[in-house]
Amino acid sequence: MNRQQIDVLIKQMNVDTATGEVNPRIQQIIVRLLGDLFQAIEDLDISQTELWKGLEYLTDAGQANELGLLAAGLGLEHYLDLRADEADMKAGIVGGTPRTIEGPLYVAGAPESIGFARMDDGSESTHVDTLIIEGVVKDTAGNLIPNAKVEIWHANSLGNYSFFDKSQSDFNLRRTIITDANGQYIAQTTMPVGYGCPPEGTTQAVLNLLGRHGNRPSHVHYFVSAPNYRKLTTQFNIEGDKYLWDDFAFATRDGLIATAIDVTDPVEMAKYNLDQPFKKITFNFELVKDTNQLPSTEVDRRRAEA
Ligand code: MBD
Ligand code: FE
Repeated sequence: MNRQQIDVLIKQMNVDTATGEVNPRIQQIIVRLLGDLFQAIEDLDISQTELWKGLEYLTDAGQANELGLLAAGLGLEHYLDLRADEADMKAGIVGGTPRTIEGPLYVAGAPESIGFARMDDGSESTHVDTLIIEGVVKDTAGNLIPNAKVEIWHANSLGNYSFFDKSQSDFNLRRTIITDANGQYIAQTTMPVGYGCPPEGTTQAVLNLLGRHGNRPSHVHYFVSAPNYRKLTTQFNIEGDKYLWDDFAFATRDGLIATAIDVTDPVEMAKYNLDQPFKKITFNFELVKDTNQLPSTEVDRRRAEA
């Protein structure tokens, strides 16, 4: 069949058959996606077996709750960032910390504090470097923003995230810090290690067929928001990781690379109430003022809540 015949057929089956109320946006999207799928079946001569294997794959990936991971791994989530960047450029937005993907591992409801939070439960402190993360939230004119909400989440030394990894305590390595009067936040935590897809999982299975690995560099996630500013979804990725520019989820971007420096000066240690050398990352944020004309940066997606 050619595309015109395909489109006629799809309309006959899914549009002309409507007897109830139609959601026009959903109809438009389904008709288009079906048309593109039928066309791909034609062009690639996709067999019945291949089609069923594909549907079975989606069933398995959904049952394993890995569709969010798959979206990251196939670059769909990064592609949406690139589109959002394009829209921002067209809207004339200049400045602001670059966005990058949320990923599938955020959990709402983390403990909230002002200015400072200790994020780790101490269970790894005997064998993992302490990491101090500090920074300020500013607007694009350089004004500090007090009371900004800085939501932070990251992996432990095995690359695992609490909640999804039930061996960790509740909200381990997840905190919400409200910036202090100077627009500053400070987190005491442990050095994260890059995530790797579950080796026997559905996402890694498709990556294997593409000859790809499923690893991310060491990174820390953020949502940064404040009234009248656009919500920022971003991460920093840590310099020195072998996957820094080989991230299976394509989240590493210029402007989002952080360097962890070794701090051994006892005076600096005392400043953070630490009695051991530690690592320190300074990461500042720049938020863009919101106006009604700008595309929204709020993404409505199903998120875990604890
Ligand atoms: C992660 O930690 C992550 O950030 C993404 C994008 C995908 C899988 C695991
Ligand atoms: Fe992550």
